[in-house]
Amino acid sequence: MTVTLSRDPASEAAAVERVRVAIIGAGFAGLGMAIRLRQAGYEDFVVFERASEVGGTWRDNSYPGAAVDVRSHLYSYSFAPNPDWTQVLAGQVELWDYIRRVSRENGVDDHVRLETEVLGGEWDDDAQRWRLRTSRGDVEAQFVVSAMGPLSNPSVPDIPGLEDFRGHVFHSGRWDHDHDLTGERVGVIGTGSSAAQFVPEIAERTAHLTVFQRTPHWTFPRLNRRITRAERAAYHRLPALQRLVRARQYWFHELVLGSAVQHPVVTETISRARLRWVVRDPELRGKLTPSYRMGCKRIVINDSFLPALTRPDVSLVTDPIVRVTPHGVLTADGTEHPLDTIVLGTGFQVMPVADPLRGRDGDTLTERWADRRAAHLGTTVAGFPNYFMLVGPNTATGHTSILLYAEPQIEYVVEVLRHADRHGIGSFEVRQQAQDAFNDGIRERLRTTIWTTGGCDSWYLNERDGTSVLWPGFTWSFRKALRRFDHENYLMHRDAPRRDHGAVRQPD
Ligand code: N01
Repeated sequence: MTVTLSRDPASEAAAVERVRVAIIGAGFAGLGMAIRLRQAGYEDFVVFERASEVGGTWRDNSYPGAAVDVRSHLYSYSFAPNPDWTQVLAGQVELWDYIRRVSRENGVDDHVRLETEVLGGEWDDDAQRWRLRTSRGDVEAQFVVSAMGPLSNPSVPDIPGLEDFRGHVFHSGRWDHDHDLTGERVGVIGTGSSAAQFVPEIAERTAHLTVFQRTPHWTFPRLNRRITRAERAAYHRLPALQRLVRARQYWFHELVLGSAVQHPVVTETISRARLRWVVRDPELRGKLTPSYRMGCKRIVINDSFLPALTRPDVSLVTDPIVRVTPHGVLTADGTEHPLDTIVLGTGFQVMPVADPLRGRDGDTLTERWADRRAAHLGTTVAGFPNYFMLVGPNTATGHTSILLYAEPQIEYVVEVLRHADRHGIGSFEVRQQAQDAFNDGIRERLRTTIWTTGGCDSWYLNERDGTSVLWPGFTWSFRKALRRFDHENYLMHRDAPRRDHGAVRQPD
């Protein structure tokens, strides 16, 4: 099936494609949005993806050992259960295969524009449309859904001399599979969830591995296991059984891990005991002992990182990095660590926004958020009519599946479209007052979370304006906040100027 895009017969804009909904990003959230649009009967949409394949995080993070640390039956769309997961915590290849398969099976692939980047765009208040410029031409859309992911662009640290390093450098989020690390002296900068997964894998083949740690992370066991063939067969035969397993995993993450993150006394004790058990050398153990509360930063859920650091051919360096030299890394104690390759496990630029887009007043989101990053329900922004963010501010999680936050947002967008159809609405813009009230509430709740009180710096919090990436509560309170479209909080303009965008087919 191909997407039919109506053309404006009256002007030069004959080359301008017109769609009802433009989704930016073909990762888990963007494809989920596309699938639910189709299921709700909407066909007039496109998904712009700058890369050459769909998959988002699970396409880009292909480093050795990459895997999810949320149970797979929960870390999947509620509307597309996968009875075939082979592990409780699936690996990257399996996750990427799942996303591609679900996208294909739900007829979404034909709506995806690969290698098409949204370069710019403005809201046209007269036409009540977004005018988008993409790398493959102009598009006019009534609604824009930004699904770019909170952690999609690698963060390259501003370390002096990095550009003059004569060896090889790459980031964990863009692993260079053509570069063989066998027999090399490799330096890894960063010890977060990504580095903790690939360090044990590459330590098997490097001549020497030097891990540069700025802050020790709390670690916790993965509790992974293979899912047996018999279990998988049972899920095929009895889908209700799989729903039961998902429900159990939901409550485990929600009650056990969610509570543990905010009240970590027991988990800290377990983590310390494990550190004592695995790392016998008191000096190394001291370097690995955090001085802040567990849960303040993202907990590293991992079994093999600590044992890897005890290997004789792996060193943990905690002296601060002064600069990168042409042949290695110089640390504050005056030591130059000679290296052939540097792998940056330095995380991501948090929450990139669709910056090329300009709202009703001509400003970008960065400009609008100069003082404070704020969105209504983490989804809509005053001054940006008909614009939705999936996994926007305050909608990520440190204790469970991100899809439990993305799916209510997706349903919210579908509800807005239905409301538009029912009442002939051309545009919706959240009232500033409603957005402010929502964000004042969030700010109040954030004051007592462990992310604020735990004594650490992390990507969860924006130091400048005190806002957070995470939802300060359990998933059910987020779902409740979005369970219906709160149209009273929106300014609405009637009379969609072009009715031809409104065609809805019967739901599948
Ligand atoms: O990135 P991170 P990540 N000099 O930001 C260090 C998810 N995820 O790619 O802690 C020296 O966590 C930085 O040090 P510090 C998960 O949500 C999930 O590992 O800031 N060091 C830190 O050690 C995760 O949180 C899974 O002091 C520098 C590291 O680099 C998120 O993705 C797997 C530095 C960055 O850690 C990101 O994880 C992987 C500098 N200039 C990822 N700059 C699973 O589901 C940064 N660092 C298992």
